[in-house]
Amino acid sequence: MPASMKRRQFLFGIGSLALLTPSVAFPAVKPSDKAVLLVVDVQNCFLPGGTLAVNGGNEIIPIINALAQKFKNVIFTQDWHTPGHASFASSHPGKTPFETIELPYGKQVLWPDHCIQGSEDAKLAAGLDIPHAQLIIRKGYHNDIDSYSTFIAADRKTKTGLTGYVQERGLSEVYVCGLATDFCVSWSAIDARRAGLHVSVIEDACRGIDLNGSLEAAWHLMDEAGVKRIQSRDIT
Ligand code: VGL
Ligand code: ZN
Repeated sequence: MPASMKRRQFLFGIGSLALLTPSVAFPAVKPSDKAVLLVVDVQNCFLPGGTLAVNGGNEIIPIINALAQKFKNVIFTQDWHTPGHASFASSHPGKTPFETIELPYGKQVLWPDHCIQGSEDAKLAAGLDIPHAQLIIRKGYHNDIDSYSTFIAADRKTKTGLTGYVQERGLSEVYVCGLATDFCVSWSAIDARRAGLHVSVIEDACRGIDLNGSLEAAWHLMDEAGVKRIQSRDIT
């Protein structure tokens, strides 16, 4: 065989490998009727210009709108704090945002005042276009207890009711997207696993805060909990 032909065969081999690789690395998933897209805290406060803006938070809105078309079931969550909430640095004299303090239930990161009930800042992002969404679940409305998780508050006792809702509706697979990857998204995803659900986090449909390595730590904990890390292109 002439050398040029060998080379062509070799290149053909590489070409078909390259074609095969993506489908092996990212098996496409089709959400079933028992699947729900959980859209976490896509609220003005976490978008550029908001009180606790997450870098690139606005970039995920078109991604989430497109994703939602592929789901029969969609739930929004909404961070919904009282004025003077225990998670606000302003509620603790001498403290500044992003410091950590000890509250009766354990460590609490202190945040700027954000997502106050009824404010413009707390509204869901105007760019969300998901009219078939079925539930908005609010959390963080107990003055003395924060709740990153959409299932159970930070005292690990106070529940939001979401476990009962998904059980009664027979939903068994949760796909999580939204803000912020390393706080409300990851805590919700891990608690969804604890509730016995199959859970995937759609990485490119989330953005993180990344406070002292919190983003990498969150991915590690999610991995340990059996949360799958996928991309929006993996969903058909
Ligand atoms: C969140 C910090 C404080 C979040 C909410 O939605 O990830 N983060 N409150
Ligand atoms: Zn909050």
